[in-house]
Order: sequence, then structure tokens, then C-alpha cells
Amino acid sequence: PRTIRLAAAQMGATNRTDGRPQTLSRMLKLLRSAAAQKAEMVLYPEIAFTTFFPRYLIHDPDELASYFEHGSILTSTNTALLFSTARELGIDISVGFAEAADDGKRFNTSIYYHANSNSVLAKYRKIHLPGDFEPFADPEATNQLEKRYFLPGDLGFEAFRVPDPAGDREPIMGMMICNDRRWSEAWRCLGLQGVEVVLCGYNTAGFAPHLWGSDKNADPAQAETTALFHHKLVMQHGSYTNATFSVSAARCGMDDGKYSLIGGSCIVGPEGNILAEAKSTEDEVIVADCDLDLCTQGKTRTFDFGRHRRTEHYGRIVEQ
Ligand code: CDT
Repeated sequence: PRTIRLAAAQMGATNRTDGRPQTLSRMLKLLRSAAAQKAEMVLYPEIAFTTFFPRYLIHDPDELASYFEHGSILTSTNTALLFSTARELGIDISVGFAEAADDGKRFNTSIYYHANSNSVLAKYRKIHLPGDFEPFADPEATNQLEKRYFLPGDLGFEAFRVPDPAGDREPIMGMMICNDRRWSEAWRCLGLQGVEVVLCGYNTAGFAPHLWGSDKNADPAQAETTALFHHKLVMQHGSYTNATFSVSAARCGMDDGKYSLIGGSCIVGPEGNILAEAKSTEDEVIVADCDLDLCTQGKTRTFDFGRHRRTEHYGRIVEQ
């Protein structure tokens, strides 16, 4: 078996006023917990170092800039400690953050940090940006202004092999970010590269009727249940139909005492089975042992793409 122990570090409420040191110390605590449980890789949520700021219409450029990471994520004062600690503990990290690139472009990004080589092995920039450019007219609505603050990712869905100095497990991994997980095309692009572990951090609103286009008078608890159902549905479906493990990590809880985000961080196997699942909507680490060889069954039988796909009929998928 090619078994690796994977973890998700779910993060609970993170408010607009929370200082970065406070949030970073929570991330370090989660890192130590994952390492103590002998996880070899831990996934953090989308935009993990701050609150989920795309929900606010921010006019002040300095405030907006404060949510972004500028320069090298490995050495910047706001983030360096996470990576140096991961290196000391010998645990890989995948983490999401708002990226201010050197050319001035801004992306919703995640990276894979490889502790052994102290390097960023792969970078992904979110492709499916949900929500709107303009805020809703209703001041009570929860906004999702990702189209305002980010450009669509320009790096594609590139799988990558993670070196395994201790052995020959070398998992093929791929990253997606939040809304990407709802799109079968994203999964298939990774699946076609033989992906064995898909990593996906997310911030998913619970009760937010404007965003979801649902009834404003709906029961908030029922709306949360539906949002959680859709999250698990796509993680399990994507994992199964691409014969891959997946790890998802939520930023969740009640931000600013007002904005609810679902939990439900989970690790899913290649048959679509849930192997581990968060119980709370707070800071929590989940772990699972994942034998990558279990992907072989799906990849060589039901979802052997080379033998069974009928691409001559799929043209519409890539038409504009
Ligand atoms: N962060 C993110 O991508 N959230 C979206 C919300 C959808 S808004 C209708 C998600 O797909 O979970």
C-alpha cells in the first residue's frame, strides 16, 4: 500500500476585526495538532489568514490591501511562521490566501508547501469566481464580491507529484478552491492527469438567500442543511467519478456574529466514501489514512478514461 496520512484544519469564526497574529496563532495550534496526530500534509481553508473579506464592499484601498499577501508567502512577516514551523515539524501544508502578485494582479490562490525541500511545489489560482462585481441593493444581503476583488485564475488545473523522500508513495495531487468543487469540469481536468488527492479549501455561506437565490423567509437551519448537503454531494461525486481521494477544509462558524459559514470539512475516498468528517463549526483537525493504491480500481475499471470516454460527443462542453 501507498498509505499517507492526510489532514484538514478546519477554522471557525474569523471576524473582520480579528488581528492577523491571533488568526496565525490559531493556524499554528492546528498545525501542531495535525503533526501530533502524525499527519503528513494538512490542508487549510480558502483565504485562511483573514476573514472572508469578499463579503464586504471595501472602499478603503489600505484596508483592502491588508487582506492580501504581498511578496513571498514563505518569508512575509504575516505568514512566515506557519511555514517555518511546518518545516520544523516535517509536515506539508496546502493553504489558501488572497494573492497580490508582483505585477499588480490579484487572485484567490492556494499553494502546496513541501516541508522537506522548503519550497512551494505548486500554486493554483481560483478559476470559478462566484458572486458578483456589484453588491446587492438590499443592505441586509450577504455579498460575495469575488468578481470585484480577484481575476479568474490563469494557471489552469495542473496536477503535481509530491516527492516522497521517505519512500516511493509520491502522490499525484491537485488543488481547487471552494466554488471550483461544484464544477465537474474542474474535477475532470485533474482526473485526466491521474490525480490521487484533490485539495479544496472553502468559505461557503450557510443562510444567505440573496446569494443562493432562495426564499428570503426560508428557515436558516434548513438552508444550512441544504448548503452542507451540496458541499458533500460534490466532494463525494467528484472523488468517485475521478477515482481520487479528496480533502476539504472549511472556514466556518458565525463571522462578525452575523455571517454564517458551513462546516463539514471532510476526507473522502475514491469510492465516494467519507473517511473523516468535522463534528463542529470551530477550529478542528480531522485526519485519515489514505492508501493511494485504492484509486487503481476506479481508474482501471469504471472510470478508465482511455477506454470509456466518448470525447467526440463532448464538444459542447468547451464551446463558448
Ligand atoms: N468562496 C466561495 O467560492 N463560495 C461559494 C459560494 C457560492 S455563492 C452563491 C461556494 O461555492 O461555496
